[in-house]
Amino acid sequence: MKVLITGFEPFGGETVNPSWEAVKLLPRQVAGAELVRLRLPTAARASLEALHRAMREEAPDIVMAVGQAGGRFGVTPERVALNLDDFSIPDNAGDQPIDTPIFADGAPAYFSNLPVKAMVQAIREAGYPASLSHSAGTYVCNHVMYGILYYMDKEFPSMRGGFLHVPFSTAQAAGRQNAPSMSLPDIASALEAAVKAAVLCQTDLRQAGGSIH
Ligand code: PCA
Repeated sequence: MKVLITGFEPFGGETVNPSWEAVKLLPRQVAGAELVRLRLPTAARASLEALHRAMREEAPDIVMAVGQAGGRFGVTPERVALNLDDFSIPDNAGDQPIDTPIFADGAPAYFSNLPVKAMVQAIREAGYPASLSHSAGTYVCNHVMYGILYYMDKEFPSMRGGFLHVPFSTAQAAGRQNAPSMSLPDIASALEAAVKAAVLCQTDLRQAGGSIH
């Protein structure tokens, strides 16, 4: 089995992105699956070009993209991607789409078909904070998650894929007041637990994981 796992380059004035720094720390293999890693530009158009190429060339069984969500308290598997770009800041290429669909012929939204609840449970059992998220935002991370699921829908129906957001690293939080964070090795261990769950669980857990708000 092969897992394509991606992180992003820094954006929004940061000098590092914990998603890519943690992906770099992952072992070569997890639960017998080979990991192929890719750093994506934090730019709508270029990120999907690189991702689409890698999906074609590597033919992975699972695509798992990871991005930074500063302000979150744990690792958050994303459940849904919207067919909507509404960027509150320009991306790293200077583009700032507002209220535009990502793909005109795509569904309004796609659900992750990774076992998101099993991933949350696996991360918690490994000793790290995790919860299910029902919004990946409307910036480049949602754009990339939507792209993964769109390409799977149109071209790669046997692949499974989804997205996880991770908090600031401790070094990023050190420059802020009261910002939640995790160390990069802890983020990497949490991601490893999530990859393992995705590799081993074909069907998700049937237990409540939703939220009232
Ligand atoms: N986080 C941003 C884009 C890149 C990243 O790491 C987001 O959540 O959209």
